[in-house]
Amino acid sequence: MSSTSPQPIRREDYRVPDFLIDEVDLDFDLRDDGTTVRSRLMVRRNPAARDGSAPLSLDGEELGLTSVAIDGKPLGPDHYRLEAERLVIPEVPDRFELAVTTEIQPHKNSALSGLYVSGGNYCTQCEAEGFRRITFFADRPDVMARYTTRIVADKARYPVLLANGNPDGAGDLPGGRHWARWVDPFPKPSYLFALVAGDLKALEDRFTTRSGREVTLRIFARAEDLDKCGHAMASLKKAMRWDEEVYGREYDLDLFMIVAVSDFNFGAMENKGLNIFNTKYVLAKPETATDADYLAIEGVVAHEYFHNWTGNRITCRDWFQLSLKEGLTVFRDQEFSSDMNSRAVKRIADVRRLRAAQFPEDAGPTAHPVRPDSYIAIDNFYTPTVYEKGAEVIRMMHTLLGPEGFRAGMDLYFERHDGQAVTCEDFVKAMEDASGADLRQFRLWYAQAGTPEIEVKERWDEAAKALELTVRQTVPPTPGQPDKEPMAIPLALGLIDRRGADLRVRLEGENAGVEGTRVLPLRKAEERFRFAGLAERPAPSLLRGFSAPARLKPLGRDRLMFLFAKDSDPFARWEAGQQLAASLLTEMAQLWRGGGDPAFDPGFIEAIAATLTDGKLDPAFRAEAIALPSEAFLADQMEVADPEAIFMAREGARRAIAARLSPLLMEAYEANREQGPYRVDPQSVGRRALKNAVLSYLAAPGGAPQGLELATRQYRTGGNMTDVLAALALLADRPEPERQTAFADFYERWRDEALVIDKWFALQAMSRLPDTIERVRALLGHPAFTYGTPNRVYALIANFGAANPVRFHSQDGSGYRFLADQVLVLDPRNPQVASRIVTPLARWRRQAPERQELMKAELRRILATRRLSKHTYEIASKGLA
Ligand code: B3K
Ligand code: ZN
Repeated sequence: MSSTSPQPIRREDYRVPDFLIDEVDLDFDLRDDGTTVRSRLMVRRNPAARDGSAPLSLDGEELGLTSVAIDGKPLGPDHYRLEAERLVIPEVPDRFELAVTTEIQPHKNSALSGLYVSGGNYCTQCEAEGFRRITFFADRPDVMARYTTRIVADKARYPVLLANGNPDGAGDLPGGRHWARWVDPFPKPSYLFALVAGDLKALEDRFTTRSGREVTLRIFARAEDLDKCGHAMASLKKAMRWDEEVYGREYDLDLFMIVAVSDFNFGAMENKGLNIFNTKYVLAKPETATDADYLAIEGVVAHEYFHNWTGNRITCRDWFQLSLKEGLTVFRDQEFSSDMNSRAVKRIADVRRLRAAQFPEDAGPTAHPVRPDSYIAIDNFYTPTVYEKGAEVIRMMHTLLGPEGFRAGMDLYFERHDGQAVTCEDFVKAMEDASGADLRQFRLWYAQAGTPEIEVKERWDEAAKALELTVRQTVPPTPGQPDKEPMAIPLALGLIDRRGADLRVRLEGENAGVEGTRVLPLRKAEERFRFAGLAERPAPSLLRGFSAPARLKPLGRDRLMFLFAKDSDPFARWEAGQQLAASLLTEMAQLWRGGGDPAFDPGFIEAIAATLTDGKLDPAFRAEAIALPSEAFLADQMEVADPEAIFMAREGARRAIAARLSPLLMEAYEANREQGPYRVDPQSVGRRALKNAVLSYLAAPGGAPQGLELATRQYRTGGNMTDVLAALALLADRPEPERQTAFADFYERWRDEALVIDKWFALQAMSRLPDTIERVRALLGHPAFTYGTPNRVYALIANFGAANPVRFHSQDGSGYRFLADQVLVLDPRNPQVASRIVTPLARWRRQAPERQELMKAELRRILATRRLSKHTYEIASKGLA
């Protein structure tokens, strides 16, 4: 592959653009046989460019070039060069108008990047590098321009014509066609360009900003989906209000639009004034969407809206800075959702997600820093590290600076950089300058990959009544980074007495100390803290609220049991339960692998019973606290992870809990049954979560005798998708005929609701039954399966690879082979989707040697394929390195 392998782009090679583009005027003629794009760009040499005589070089992919003109004069072919992915014009004036006409084929665009057709409607996706598939352009985020867009299309078939900004005229044309013009007054990078043309209906509302500006809000969807847009609209209005109240940020155009499309690679896109969303994150009604869907919609709508300030008005200088907008905006949406719902439960969910997806990434061959140093395909870097770990980095600054210091930093960031394309360094500098904090060492969080490990040793000095903690940190080596330096880590801790009450945390030599949780700043590889003024030996409660994305070396089981029962900090209490369960389950897995039939610790089952029945805890929290850690989390805790042993241990524990606690579980099930109409407020969501958590024990295979009957009844009588799907998920793992009946019924009932049918595919892909792979293979031939809709591919194929460890890691390698086959089918069609699917094959590091070999063999097979996309090449080749 050597000479033809795709080459990496390096952060250190960044150079300012040779040319700037101030104005972009686009004209789209949308026809069935293709689209003509006429672009007029106002271009000038960048005074800051290194080379004052550099040729104009524009990006372009899969474009049919019809004409090029400078200042109105057509250029002959000897005045420009058309290279593989660029248009080069050697001689240009210092300031000029460039007019370029191109032909593109949106109907044939299966990569869903650039302008494409979904469900008969035109839409765009330009981040990160899709705009170059529409017209020739300096397709990099540090070239910010003002855009005007005119669209022409058939009026009957495409009555709605949308682009960024504010509307600026529309009218009819001969031949049943019409036009609309849009003007976006804010300079933006090309990745935020958007266009939509289609037969859509809108849900409309209004929002008055706090300074009194009237904003029209419109959510566009197919007519039959309009009844499912209300929750997204309510979420949008809450997000707009919240950004004003918490950050003082107002919306800036007269119109804010969201368009829901069903074929979309990602979740949603924050295009200026015209967000384009995967239907999955817009459409909801109680019969079709689960509580989790409702919460996800609220979070994603808010996320994209928040990008207007953190991403759009202030954008990234280059794609290495992606976390500048993504980490920050994830942090903002997490905080928004915490304020709208239960803070503790939201934090638990976010940490679960971080540990399920980001920790394994950080420990594997595709580990990279929050600000990567190189990439082959930038689309591969929309990762849990850039997003979720990036959000943790922002959260740590919030913790270190305090809410006022952080807000001052944000204000300064907006003041300094509005309208600019900047770096992560600029963000940290604003935080530093506004708060006076020294974040020099803290910057390592952007540069060093790998999850820090923290070990805490305790010593109780009975004579002095003092507790001494020795804290050691190490950062493991990652690809390209063998040696690491110690990080600046905020370690939040509390000291609790035997009744669970928080003691004053006073360091020796201090007068007052701190009541409750205290943040200790770790800086060195080893540090010692001595706490004085203690009447009795307290139990430290460490890393409260998950104050840093680190692995804390597990404490002893007695201590964990105590914290699980008593810790006043809800997150730490939940965490103690998870760590304890993980320690018990991984030990059971090891015994199982050695041929034993280990039992689950009855003491822990009692602790679960106590939590379940503790009326002082809210139901949502109880649901989280009684849930066993996922197989992925357990695998991540083990040196060598045997997916089958983990599965057997976890199933054994579920059966043991059902056997010992079934009366209590039944009681909780009955007590939390739905009363009255379905509502999505935190209390109702919490009660359903607890009821379904309890049912998952009762109806586990080999669980309570009445389990199957309960799940079947809930499936049949459930009044909302949350309950119906929870029951169906349990039936998916049961070998009895009830399973088949329910799945057949579900399909018939929901065959016209694509998002619901995705759930149907997903549950079958995640079934732990031994013959799942055969069923998944058969489902590829189901009339409702299509490779063209990413949601469907993710539901059936990605879930099998990423969310069904025991079946994916089948001893005979059939799971690996299946996934590789699917990658090769998808790669020519949609490289972004293919490279997402390949990732589980690169996670071989914690598997036993035989499995490693099988996984690597599939990666090699993929790499040996001709014309592999750079996307898939990058993940597969890193997976083998
Ligand atoms: N910014 C988009 C991501 C687009 C992904 C392109 N491969 C969604 C978001 O994070 O808001
Ligand atoms: Zn984002």
